[in-house]
Amino acid sequence: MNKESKDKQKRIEEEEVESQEWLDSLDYVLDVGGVERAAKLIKKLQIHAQKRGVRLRFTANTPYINTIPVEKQPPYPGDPQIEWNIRSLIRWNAMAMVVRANRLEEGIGGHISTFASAAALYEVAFNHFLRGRNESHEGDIVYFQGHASPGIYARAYLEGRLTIESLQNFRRDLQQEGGLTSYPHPWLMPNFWQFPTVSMGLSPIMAIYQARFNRYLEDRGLKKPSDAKVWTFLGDGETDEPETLGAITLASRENLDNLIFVVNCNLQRLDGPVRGNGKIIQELESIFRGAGWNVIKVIWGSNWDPLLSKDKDGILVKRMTEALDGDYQKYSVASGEYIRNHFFGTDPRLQDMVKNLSDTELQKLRRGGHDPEKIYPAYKAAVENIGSPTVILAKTIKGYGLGEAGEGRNITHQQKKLNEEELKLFKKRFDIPISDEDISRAPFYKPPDDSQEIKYLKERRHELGGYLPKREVICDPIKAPPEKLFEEFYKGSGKREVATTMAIVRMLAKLLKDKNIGKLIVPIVPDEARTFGMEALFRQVGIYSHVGQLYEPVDAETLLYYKEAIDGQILEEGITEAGSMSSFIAAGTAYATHGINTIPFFIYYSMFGFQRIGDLIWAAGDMRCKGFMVGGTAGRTTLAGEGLQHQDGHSHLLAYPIPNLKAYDPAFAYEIAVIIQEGIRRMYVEQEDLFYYITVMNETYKQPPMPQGVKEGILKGMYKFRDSQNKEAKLHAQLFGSGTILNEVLKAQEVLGDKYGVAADVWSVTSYKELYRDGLEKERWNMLHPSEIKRVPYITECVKDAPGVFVAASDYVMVLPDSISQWLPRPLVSLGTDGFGRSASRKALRDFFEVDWRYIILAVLASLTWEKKIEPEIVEKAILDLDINPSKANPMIS
Ligand SMILES: Cc1ncc(C[n+]2csc(CCOP(=O)(O)OP(=O)(O)O)c2C)c(N)n1
Ligand SMILES: [Mg+2]
Repeated sequence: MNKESKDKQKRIEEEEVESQEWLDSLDYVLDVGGVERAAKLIKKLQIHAQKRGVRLRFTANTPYINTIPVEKQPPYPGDPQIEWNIRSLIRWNAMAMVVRANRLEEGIGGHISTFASAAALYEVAFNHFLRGRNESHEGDIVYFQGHASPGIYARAYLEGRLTIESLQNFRRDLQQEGGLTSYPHPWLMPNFWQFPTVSMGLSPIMAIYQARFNRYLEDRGLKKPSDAKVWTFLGDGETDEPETLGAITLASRENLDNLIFVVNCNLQRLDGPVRGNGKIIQELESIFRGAGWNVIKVIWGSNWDPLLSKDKDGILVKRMTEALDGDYQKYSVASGEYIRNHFFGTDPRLQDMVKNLSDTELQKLRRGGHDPEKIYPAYKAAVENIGSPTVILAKTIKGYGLGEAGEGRNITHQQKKLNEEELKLFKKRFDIPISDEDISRAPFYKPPDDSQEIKYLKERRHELGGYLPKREVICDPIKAPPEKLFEEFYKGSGKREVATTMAIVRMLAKLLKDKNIGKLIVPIVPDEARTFGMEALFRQVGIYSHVGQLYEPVDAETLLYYKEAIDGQILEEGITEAGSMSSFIAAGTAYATHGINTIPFFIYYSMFGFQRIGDLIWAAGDMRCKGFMVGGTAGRTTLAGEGLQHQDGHSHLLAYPIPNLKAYDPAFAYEIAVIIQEGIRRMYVEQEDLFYYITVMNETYKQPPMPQGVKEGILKGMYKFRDSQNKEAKLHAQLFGSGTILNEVLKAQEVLGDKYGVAADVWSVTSYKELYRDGLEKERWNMLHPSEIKRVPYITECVKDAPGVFVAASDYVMVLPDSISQWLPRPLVSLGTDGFGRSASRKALRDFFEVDWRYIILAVLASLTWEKKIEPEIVEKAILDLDINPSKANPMIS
């Protein structure tokens, strides 16, 4: 050995001694000062090292083992055997529900493997954690993973809450006696499900904002402080949805220790592995830890503990961390021999570690998410954690217990049928007391009421405050705000030019002051309050912040300073329409969740509503959510300079499909007042399950006083606003206008009367959707009752005797007026804003989209020629006079 290598060898030996000395010192600190002192010391060391130039690579990961070490596990409080029996029965019935449904109706679908992997995760929660709502406790809020619904039904069956008949009708909602919905749908099962969760990604974001909203209610004194939790069960594949992870920093920023995510990491999604070449648990750990969450990993079952305790030099942990999810999926279906050779075979020391275990024992090494002994400590730690939200990352096997029929297989998500042999194996594995003769029918099984299983299960739920899930509306109607609150808007704005946005903000300010319902109003804005002129509200009611305002605001000197307060009323969500909508949903369903009639007003850029967060709006409908969505700076030609990605000319079309949503495009302040007054009455006094969409615009004009007797028409969708002044005219027209385009229509009316001898009546159409739905309803009734007196659509009734041609103009796509044309006595010409927006002045835009007064005149004259009332030459001349370019590009395709 030369000198150089001798020195090197010496240094290696010194380093070993040095390392050991450091570890011994740390052990001493741990023994004397405990873990907290040790943590402080390490932190200090890190800072010192950094100052001296040591650069540590950032990693938010911990080793691939359980977060809670075995010696820190509390004893299991339940009876493991009875709970295993109960869990097995639920597994069986959940599986049978899907198998039977698919025998009855080929292709009806349903999922076996999701619940199969999550059964223990749910059952430990049901037996020991989830609290029901009753007089003494408000209960926990639980978002169940949609695809696990058969398991939730199967439990409710054992609890005696669902009948065997309803189980038979899984996925057959239209059976006479009702069915069990495929997934959680409060609309279809309003006494059972609270939250629709199956459009993946929505439940995590809704849960985060729900947890925050619970705090908001407490901080504002609307609800008693409580230790209730919001639990969300979701899939690992589901975490790929941007909504799932998109709001997690809100939860940590707001210290939402009332929030618990349980991610069932079965390593698979629908098509295959979630991260075959990586590790989803480690990936999620670093994301959630980085975001400030309390992360608890439940990876290995109890029978790994002896192996881990033997792992003094960390080779097993190293191997666990190194193996990929793709490998683990393979181990879940492989033989013990394969596991021995492949997993433990990489190092002779590992092989040695398992030499006394048989292949069968190796195969039975369990994952943490199937082991109540491991799940319980995690849940307990989550519930007791203070100051941050918790995520539990539980490793499981998809299709657990299905064996050859799907366990761990890539096809398992789609498995809906089990053959006789597979059913027998399932039955054997979970010891279900069904005879071999009966097995092929896949019968449901429920032990007698006095069996220890049923008694135990009921007793546990009783202890925890009652059954879950359950949706129960216990809420008194509100006292409607007085008529006089709205009177100012009925009078008009006189000479003052006011935009409808300003009008609605003023209405909101007045509602906030109302002594009965003021405190129930929840204004929600995604960083857009100034756009809508709402900044006065900052000061009036404050912006909600759980910690109040810890800094002196830069504008503290001003009257309308940015005031944050613990009891602030405005939810200023920042730039997140999805988050704001989730708050809207929490507030709009508080009547059911908490028995509190909060009335949300979500005010946002209309363009970023329906098309961006349409799925959340659909979920809101399913949830019977209430409140007002207010689409601001709406209208493709009214919002002038913002251009293509801002100008909304179609949200009203996207509002059509939502069955319980009323959508209005009002022109005047008094129309808005009527709509809001009626909305509050219907939703919160009559307690109808509706919600409202109102678009408002930023063009200022004089708001006229409300004509007599138009309230009903405003709500039904249209009313005559102004008769033609030209009583002598031989030519006639009926003009429909909406939003600010009504002003263009009014101008066209004048010019038509003065210059073209056309007497035109002007109708304000506040809602094509209302007119459309009314027309459909009447038509349907007529179809089904051929011998009875025909019912007449409201729109037909309005215009049946109205003379002349029909022209409609709005700031929205033409299909809106077209949707009601079938109920008019003569053809309708629709003008609208189909096509991509542009940055330009309102005047230029209305020319470009052909919706200004000139095009309305053109449409009237053209229609009159088609009706053979005037010669085409008159139209030719008008085109010249009105300075219309016939060869201009078609906005629809430019
Ligand atoms: C938004 C959305 N996209 C797609 C689907 C269809 N889908 C249903 S389940 C599923 C896979 C779920 O995987 P994971 O979240 O891991 O749940 P697991 O069943 O494995 O527990 C997919 C793609 C859906 N329900 N929602
Ligand atoms: Mg999965």
